[in-house]
Amino acid sequence: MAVRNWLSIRSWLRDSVHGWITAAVTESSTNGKGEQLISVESENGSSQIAVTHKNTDERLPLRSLSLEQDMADDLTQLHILNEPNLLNTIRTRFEHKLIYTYSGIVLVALNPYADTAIYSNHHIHQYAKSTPPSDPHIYSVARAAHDGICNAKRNQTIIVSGESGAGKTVSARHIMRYFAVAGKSNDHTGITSTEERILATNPVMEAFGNAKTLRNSNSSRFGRYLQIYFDDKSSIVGAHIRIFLLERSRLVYQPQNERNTHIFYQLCAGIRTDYSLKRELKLGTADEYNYLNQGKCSRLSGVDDASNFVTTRRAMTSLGIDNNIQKQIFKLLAALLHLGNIEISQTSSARQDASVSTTDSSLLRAAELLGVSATAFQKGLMQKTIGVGRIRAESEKIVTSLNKDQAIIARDSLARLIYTRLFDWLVIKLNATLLSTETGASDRARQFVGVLDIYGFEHFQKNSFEQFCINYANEKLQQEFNNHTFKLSQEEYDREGLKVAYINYPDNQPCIEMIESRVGLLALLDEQCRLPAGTDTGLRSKMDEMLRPPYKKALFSGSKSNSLGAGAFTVAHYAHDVTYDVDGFLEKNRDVVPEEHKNLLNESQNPFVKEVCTADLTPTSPPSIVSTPTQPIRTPSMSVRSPPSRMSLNNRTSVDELSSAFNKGHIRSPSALSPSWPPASPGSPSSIGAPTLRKQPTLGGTFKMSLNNLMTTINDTDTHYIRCIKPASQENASWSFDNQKVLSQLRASGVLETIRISRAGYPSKMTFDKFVEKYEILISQRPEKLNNSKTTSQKILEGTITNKSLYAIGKTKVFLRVGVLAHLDKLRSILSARIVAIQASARSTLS
Ligand code: AD9
Ligand code: MG
Repeated sequence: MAVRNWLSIRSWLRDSVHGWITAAVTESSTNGKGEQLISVESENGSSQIAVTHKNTDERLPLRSLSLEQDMADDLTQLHILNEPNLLNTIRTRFEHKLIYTYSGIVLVALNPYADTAIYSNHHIHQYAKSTPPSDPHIYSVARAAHDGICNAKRNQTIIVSGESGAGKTVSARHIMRYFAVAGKSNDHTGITSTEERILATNPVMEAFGNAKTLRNSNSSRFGRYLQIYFDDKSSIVGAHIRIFLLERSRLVYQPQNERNTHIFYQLCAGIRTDYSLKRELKLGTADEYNYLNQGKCSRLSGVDDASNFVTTRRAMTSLGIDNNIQKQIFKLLAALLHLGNIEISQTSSARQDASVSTTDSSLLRAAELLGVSATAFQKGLMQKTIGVGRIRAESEKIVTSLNKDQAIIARDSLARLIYTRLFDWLVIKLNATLLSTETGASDRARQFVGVLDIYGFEHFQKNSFEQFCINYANEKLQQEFNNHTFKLSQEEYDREGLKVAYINYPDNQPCIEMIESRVGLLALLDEQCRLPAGTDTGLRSKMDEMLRPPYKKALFSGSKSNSLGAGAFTVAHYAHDVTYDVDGFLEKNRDVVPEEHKNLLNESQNPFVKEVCTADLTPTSPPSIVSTPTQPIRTPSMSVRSPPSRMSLNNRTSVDELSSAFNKGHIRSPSALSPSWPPASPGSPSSIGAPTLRKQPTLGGTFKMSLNNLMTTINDTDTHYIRCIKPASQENASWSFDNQKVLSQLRASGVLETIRISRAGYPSKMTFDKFVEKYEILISQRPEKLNNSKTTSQKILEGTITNKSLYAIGKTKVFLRVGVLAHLDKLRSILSARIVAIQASARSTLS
């Protein structure tokens, strides 16, 4: 173990409250065992640190401090590249109201929770002109993507990630505005209707898909990949939206201080003065509805639901959803609210069957708005059909009554089904307007910029199937990020003719395999779902049995839950270990639509309800546009990965189809809701919520396919990354910065990991000219006497660094290992100080 001289170094000391605090090293000595003992003074008093073989480098709670570059706009350019220096730089910039910082190819974006005057049309035009500002900005990322379209003629993806409330959706909106405004004249009228339509998707999608949660008053409850299409003159011709994993449970249940999606509150508030619509929908105020009042915050201060309703309607109109269709949509939404208010009680009979009065006003209203008879509706909610043994004929089905709890579950599942189908239907409608085949816009599309606004890594006290899917998606994106980052470095090394041993970085492929391989977690889950007697507990045992080394211990561990539930298991994700509660995994993954509900919707006399609820909602695929191929560079560690299966976007099983199937309650075949739907398959008993022997795709299976297809699309594009960070310790506090919160998000977003890994290669590089300009002071020979800047650079390095493995000379740049730049700077400042001293003494001698 090399003993390091910490004395005289002002340092960062790890601190449990602030992450890192500054400290001074007052003493450094070695004990009899050869261990180094470092005494440190900090605001917390003095402490002593023993540097043992276990306590070196990453684990050492001490780091070198560098304050010279605390305003650097790119973290990878920091001379001393360590966690506290990165944090200090981000914080100092934030204190100067600079919310954006680069970290190599990543833009780190801090949410100020305050207005900043940096998003005007003027700013957009500044970043769009031929010599844009070099300061980090979301517009510089959009500009880079646009350049990729114009120059390289390659498709681009901007991946925006971060935790809830970090600013993903706002960032995505700024990117969309950039494209809508850039390239147009300087005035405000420059936006053409295509661009306006694309921007109008935001209020519509957010009204139907966003909700107030504890973390964000406008939280997106779905993932979105928006593709903006350009023609061969790089002008926008249209767009296409793909959606992922809409949260379904919120429609019927909201925790304290949370709300349902905005549209319901907008509707209730917005029709207050529209008496005829109000009468037709028979709607009261939001507080009156079970589906809207559970969180006890149906009205929010600072939010004007009625005026937002006007905005939503206006945006719908500009997207081709006219007043008449809007009315139909609102009827469907009103039907859901009445549905949630149906009073389900219990008969006093011994069997305690569920009971609903045929005169229940909510039942009557819901039935009327859905276009079904009240009796059929009542029956559909309170009965279930079960098959006996291996069903061969209708006559072998038995219809039984549900009890009160089962009937409530059935009612809620019907509401969820209708809403998710409405959401899918809406996306199809928007897509038809955004990239019309009739106007030839889709034929003119040449390249696209995709903007992915997707939920970040989630790690709560209680984590369920939803968190599992979200974190799995983040594992996939992290892998894409790793591949991309290291591919870029490797490409530069190759271009510069460096023979660099390939960097072996921690690969999250084993974790992904543990989730999605043929014997992985998702497969085990599907297998349990197909077993008639499958249970969450069964899944938990199967995991213990099947997830053997290398997964077990390293990536997977089982833990018994304290509750009476089915237990828990822990996955070591790239960002964090997360413990998932296995309760409910099977039911959520199965996501069965009861036969009674399908029949009920089939019988609707309302054409709109029929269209939304029973038609084939397979979305139109976006145009199949493949980027100009670039030569793939394979690193050894990359080559062991199994590449995602390549599928054409035109393939019928596109992401949209799959994600739509995912969202629409697994009504999959185009003939799905025909009167005979679903076709009775021999040997398939069916009943509400009970296990079936179907081979129907499960939620997890469908999500896996839609993710892999998204990755295929993204892999074929050039990628740009925006990592949004929520720095405030308290919700919505303006310009507030909490070190620990920021550190944990930098860790979860992979920013810290990438910087750590880049230390393994040559994190610092500089062109020969720049290097000579800065460090020529370190050699006695005048640079002009040497051949050129390359030879001069070589001389400087040979004269100052004895270990040749610490640097490399490329064709245009010098490449330096971690710490070398800091060493050179130190030499430079010592030398400069000496020169100044000599000059001073010479001056005093002369005088
Ligand atoms: V969620 O995962 O959908 O719950 P997001 O999308 O990451 O979340 P969102 O973009 O909705 O968060 O931002 C939350 C709030 O932060 C916004 O409503 C704004 O009030 C605030 N915000 C976000 N970005 C900025 C910004 N660049 N400038 C000022 C911002 N405020
Ligand atoms: Mg969002």
